Amino acid sequence: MSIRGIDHSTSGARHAFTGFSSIAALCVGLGFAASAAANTSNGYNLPTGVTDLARDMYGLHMEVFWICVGIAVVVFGAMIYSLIKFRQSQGAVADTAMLHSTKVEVIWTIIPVIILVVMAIPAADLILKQEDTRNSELSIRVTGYQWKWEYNYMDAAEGIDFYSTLAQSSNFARQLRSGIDPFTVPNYLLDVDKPLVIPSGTKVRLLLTSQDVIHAWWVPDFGAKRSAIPGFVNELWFRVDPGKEGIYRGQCAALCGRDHGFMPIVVDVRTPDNFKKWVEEQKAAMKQAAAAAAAPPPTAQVLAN
Ligand SMILES: [Cu+2]
Repeated sequence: MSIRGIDHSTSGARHAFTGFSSIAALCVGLGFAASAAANTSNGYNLPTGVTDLARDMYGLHMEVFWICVGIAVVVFGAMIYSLIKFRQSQGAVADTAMLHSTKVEVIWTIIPVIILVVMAIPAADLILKQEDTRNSELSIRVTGYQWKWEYNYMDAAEGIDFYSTLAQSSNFARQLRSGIDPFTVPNYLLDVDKPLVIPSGTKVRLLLTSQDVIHAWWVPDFGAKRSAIPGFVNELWFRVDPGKEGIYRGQCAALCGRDHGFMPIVVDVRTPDNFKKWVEEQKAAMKQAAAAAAAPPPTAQVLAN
């Protein structure tokens, strides 16, 4: 709320206006924020996403939305019609005879129950689909820390393990009196040093846990969000559509302490072939690092000679 919103103006209308303008500014801001993200449907709605789960969620959300619109039209229509048609100036007299009607009560109980069941069936179906992590092709252990993520690959990429932290460019700019204008930093607070790399067209399963407090791994375009809780392992899956390779961004979605806003998520989706290449590169680099660590230091070699 702006300072104007809490001034001591005696005019109620002015209060209402400043309040409205703040809300309008907030809405515009949110609209811009949403349109800046990839794959949003129109900047004001949920992202349609790049996985079938995300699309199903979007479909369910729209289905429920239109049911709500229908209910609003019927209820407000009846109210407005009654207010206009039976107004006092037209000589309407209150009906005090109908104090109780079992028939009406039965009708207005059964209709909402039917509406709820109509909404619950596809919702339950989607929840079951979300929970079905069977036949995953790549599993990755994801551990939340204050304030970074660790990605530990399994299956074909077994052994690859790294931390993903806020990009240096954002980290420098966010410091108090850094002198850097955040607007000049690309993807400010949404970039990391090492993104999670995954293949497209592959059922990826994440095993989420935490080493300190509760975090939540959230990438809107994947329709993926789940808590990372110390001592628990939560599962999450998604399959990015082939042809939708690229960079996708998310954030920690559980208030996890001072730097909660500084542990973004970046996912680099590659074609299965490119992913295989990346795995080989990582494994080769790991082998090289292991060999360098095992080799005796140069001074030892000199002494041995
Ligand atoms: Cu967190």
